Amino acid sequence: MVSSFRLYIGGKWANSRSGETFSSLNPATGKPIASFQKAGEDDVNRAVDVAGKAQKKWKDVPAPKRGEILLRFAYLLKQHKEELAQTVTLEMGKVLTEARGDVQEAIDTAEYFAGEGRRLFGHTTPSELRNKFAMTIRMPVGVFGIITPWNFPIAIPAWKIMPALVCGNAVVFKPASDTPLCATKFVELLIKAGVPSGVVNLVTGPGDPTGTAIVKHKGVRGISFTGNRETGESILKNAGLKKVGLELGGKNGIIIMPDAPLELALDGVIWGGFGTTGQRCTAASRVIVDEKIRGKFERIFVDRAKRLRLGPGINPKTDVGPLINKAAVDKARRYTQIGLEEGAKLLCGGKPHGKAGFFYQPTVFTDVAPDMKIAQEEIFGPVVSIISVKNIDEAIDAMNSVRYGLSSSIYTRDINAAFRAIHEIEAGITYVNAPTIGAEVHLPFGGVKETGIGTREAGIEGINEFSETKTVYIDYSGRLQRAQIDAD
Ligand code: UN1
Repeated sequence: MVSSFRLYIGGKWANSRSGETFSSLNPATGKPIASFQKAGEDDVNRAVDVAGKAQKKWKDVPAPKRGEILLRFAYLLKQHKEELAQTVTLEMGKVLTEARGDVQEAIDTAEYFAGEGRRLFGHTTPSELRNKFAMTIRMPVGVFGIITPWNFPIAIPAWKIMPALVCGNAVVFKPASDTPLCATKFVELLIKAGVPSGVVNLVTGPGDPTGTAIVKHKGVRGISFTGNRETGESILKNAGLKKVGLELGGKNGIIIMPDAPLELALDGVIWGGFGTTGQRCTAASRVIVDEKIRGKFERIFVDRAKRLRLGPGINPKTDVGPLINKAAVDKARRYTQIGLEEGAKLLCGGKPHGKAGFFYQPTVFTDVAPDMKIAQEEIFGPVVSIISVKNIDEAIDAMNSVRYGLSSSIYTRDINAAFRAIHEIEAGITYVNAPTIGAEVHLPFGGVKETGIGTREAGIEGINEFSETKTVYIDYSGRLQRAQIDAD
């Protein structure tokens, strides 16, 4: 018997109306770890209803006080860091050191946005008229639907829920169905931190019906979603006139110039390509390498990829943990087959691994053309494609040849090449001499092209996603002044 968890609506833990449940699995074993309520439309309606009522009071709590609750949450996350990290490894599969990083990212985020409670800056600017004052202030949006992925099951909910709360919104939080336990623990700590009843509501369940019910609900004013493209597109269709923020993944590349410090670049490619088993939106799934150093790079890279130790994330010797579920293994396998059919050359990996759990070998393809499917589509697994180029022009063209534009990187000591990359790569993030992963929470995170719409998350720009701007004019002239018409 696994333990069972409930929805959290209006300050109470509750079963779903239908009584239906689902399980989450340990990806290292494939065995169930706990059971959860499948929230239906009526549960979502209830959650939105109570969130709407609670938000009316919450928005009047002074922002610095809201920030204090976030700071208490950060403190609780610190206290429970190890236990939460173990839960992340158990349910999501990533290695324990990375799971600790996931929690740390949430701590940093909570601290950052707690401080925003004492800022939430608008701006002032002179009016074009005499005796008139002009400024902007921030308003909450209302009830926010927060729909999060499984790959950062603690950090990404924090990226969204922290700014949502400090701006005075209430939230209905639907975590990915693969990681509801992490979400439940996250909400338990929010409650302990003192978030009032109804301000944060947890509804577990699948995209359909649970997610769809949130997205379509008229009482929800904003949606913030991180996940795959197809779901993002369907959210856009269903959301109507809501404020929608979408972050939909990437096909991120690392350029390696002939003058690059090769050992450093290799460390970056291994970490960017196989860290979190390639399951980061920011993962480096393409390596764009100058042909002059390709042979040497390839030899060492493949040798290092082969030596990565695959195993359960809980084992401290493991370098690469499992994929999230069976569908992810099937996807990696399907793309390996596609790569072979497209004429790319498999240098290592290409197979599932072990008898139990969802493991896939670190896989490297070379002779990959920039327009092949394996170089264009997001695989979200440990599959790296090497593209060989003649010069920086070809490298940047290859980098920009995909529909996505999240993260990117260049390894070089040539300042001119670095600045060309900064200016010409179409992506929300460019690293110089560092891999594509590892964004810091006080800087904006997000992408261009089909990676996202509407937003940057984290950092000060994260506040824009969860607030509305109100423009305020105060006329103290005592007479009617008409803008654009009154000239003196
Ligand atoms: C993601 O994969 O969706 O920059 C987020 C990074 C992490 C966040 C990744 N800090 O790799």
